[in-house]
Amino acid sequence: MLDIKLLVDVKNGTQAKKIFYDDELYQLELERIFGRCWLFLTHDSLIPKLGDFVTGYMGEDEVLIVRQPDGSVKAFLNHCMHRGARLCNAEAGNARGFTCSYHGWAYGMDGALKAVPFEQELYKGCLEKHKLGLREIRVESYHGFIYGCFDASAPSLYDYLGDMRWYMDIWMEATGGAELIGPPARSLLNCNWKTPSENFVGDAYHVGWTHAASLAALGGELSVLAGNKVLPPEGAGLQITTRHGHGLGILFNAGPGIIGEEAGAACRAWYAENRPKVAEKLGALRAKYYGSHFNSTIFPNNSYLWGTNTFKVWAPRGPHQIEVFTWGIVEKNMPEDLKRLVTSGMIRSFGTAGMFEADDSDNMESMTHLNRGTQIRKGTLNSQMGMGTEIEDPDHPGIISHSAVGETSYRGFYRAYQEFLSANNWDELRANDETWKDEILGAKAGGQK
Ligand code: UNU
Ligand code: FES
Ligand code: FE
Repeated sequence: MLDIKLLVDVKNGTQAKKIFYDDELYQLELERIFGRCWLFLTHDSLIPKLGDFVTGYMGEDEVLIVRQPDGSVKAFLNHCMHRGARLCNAEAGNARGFTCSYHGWAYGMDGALKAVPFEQELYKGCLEKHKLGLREIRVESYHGFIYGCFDASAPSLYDYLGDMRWYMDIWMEATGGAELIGPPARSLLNCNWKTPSENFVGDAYHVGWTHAASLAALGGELSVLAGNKVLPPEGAGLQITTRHGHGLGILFNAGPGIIGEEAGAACRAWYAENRPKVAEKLGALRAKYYGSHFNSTIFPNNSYLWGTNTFKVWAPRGPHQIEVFTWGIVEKNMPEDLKRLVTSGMIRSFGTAGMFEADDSDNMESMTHLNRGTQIRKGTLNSQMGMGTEIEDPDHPGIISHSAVGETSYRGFYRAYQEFLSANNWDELRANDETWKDEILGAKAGGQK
């Protein structure tokens, strides 16, 4: 039997290595994390018109997301209620309804079962069509970013994001909204879904080392870090963790560091031009952060880099593989030329064949597959960097550490991970709303088992 408490040692900043490998644990993650959390689906800008749809994943469940006649968005499990074949096989499109390719049952865009071939002749009135609509999933959005949740008792998306919104608003609200550039690129990586989630939630440590060659090649502010020749100085950034395991790192003045010199320069000019407006709207502190480099994960598997303008879902495909969905992010008001420059810079760095993406994936795959070894699998992972530097700060929601490089948000991520796996329902999770911070603030490294 799995003992969840032994998997994550919050007080000591360590995790069991088998969290990247274990099959039984993976099934529990699907139920207790992917079955309960808000999971990213798509953005308003990708399904603007009535009947526009995209398909995607929530955990391993395939879902269908459709713009309704009243402008709202509905999401359904993408399977036919007859014999369970996939209902919509397209990744995106525009449709008035969906007809199963197996026997031809036909559903409206609202999910209702509308027509069944030869219904009168073959079922003779016994089919309760009104009970055979598609299974609908809870959908909510924040600044046009659409998320789904399987758990009716989960908090609203707004509350689930919580303090994290203060940081997300810096780019989602700054100049009139952000939008995603799609369709998403899709690629397979042979790694556990948590290896990229933890990397994006808080790893500024690997940047100068893992990405040394790519940084040197692409230039920009972050290239000074190449080869670990310098450490971002004290006060050069922030580490943040918030309720439910979300987190981010900010590198001030690093800005659009790795999208190439031309795109970087154009972005810096855009940020400088718009900073006064951001100050008016969001205050001086957030105006300072506007244009910094953000690395972030929205728990459990939705990550983004702002400044490198990539937005990701690490969709699990078993414990040892993921499908990566990659969108570009831009501000809606950017001129078309700038949007194009930013997106092509993102594709060169963090696209499917991007230089940084390739650098990272070697690490993520080895972190996962080395655990084939039964001895390696028994070991622990270390995330003790910066323990004891965490504070609550009236100016910054959540828990922060005034260090550019640290593992504060790793520890927040895995504290939440353990909490989701241990809790039986959202009521038990809500009971920790007032106490979760103490576990992070009180932690002190005491050696590694
Ligand atoms: O590779 C990353 N996740 C990253 C890149 C993080 C911070 C700055 C640049
Ligand atoms: Fe971090 Fe080896 S130095 S995994
Ligand atoms: Fe990286």
